[in-house]
Amino acid sequence: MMGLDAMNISLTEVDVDMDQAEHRSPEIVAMNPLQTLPILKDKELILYDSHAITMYIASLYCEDTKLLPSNPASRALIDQLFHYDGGILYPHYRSCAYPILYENCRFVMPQQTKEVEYAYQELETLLKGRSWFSGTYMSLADIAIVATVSTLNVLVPVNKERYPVLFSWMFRMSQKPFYTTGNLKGLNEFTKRIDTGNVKDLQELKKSPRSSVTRRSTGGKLVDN
Ligand SMILES: N[C@@H](CCC(=O)N[C@@H](CS)C(=O)NCC(=O)O)C(=O)O
Repeated sequence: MMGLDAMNISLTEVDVDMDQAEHRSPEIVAMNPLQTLPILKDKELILYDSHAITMYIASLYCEDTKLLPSNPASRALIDQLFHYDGGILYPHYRSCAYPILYENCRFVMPQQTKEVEYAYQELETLLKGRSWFSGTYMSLADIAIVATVSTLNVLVPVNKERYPVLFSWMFRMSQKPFYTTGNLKGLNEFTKRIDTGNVKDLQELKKSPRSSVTRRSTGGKLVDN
């Protein structure tokens, strides 16, 4: 959605309510056996990976050669970052979030936190000496990575002192209009899902907030009722 907004491309969107597990409905599973969003349906073509979807739409309609350069070498650099996002960052999201969302786990486990911190260090290194992951100009690769990092940030906050370059990049990305129109709503919904997870007893939940946002707003203390 951020990619679409950055490219100023509109398509017909269908809202799938993950709170109601609509992404596991037979209709969706028939399109995407992995039961994840987003899914793109374009006539007979069905795609269920955000990177493939973005690249497909951009190849057809994007006229902005900074967001998606046309020369093969620059495109390969974007592909490389897409693979880093999907192959390295995304699995961290899954191993941190799924136990909380689906297995009644209450915290991100220390080993997972360590691995996410390691990934933040890698991102910090990748960004050193450049303004954007793709180099001089912000590209679709920055957009893919900010989708994952802003989500991971809910689970393991990006520390400003430890990762100043990454933090500054995140801040600059968050100022982009497409971040507001394409990311904030989903990010807030995800934060809420992490906060409430599978917990049935809301009193219990108050004692042990899960998301970093809630933990920070309560000063990290357990709420005593
Ligand atoms: N590699 C996929 C991952 C998609 C993905 O995991 N999406 C999340 C939402 S952002 C999801 O659908 N999770 C399923 C769930 O939480 O049950 C992509 O980039 O599109």
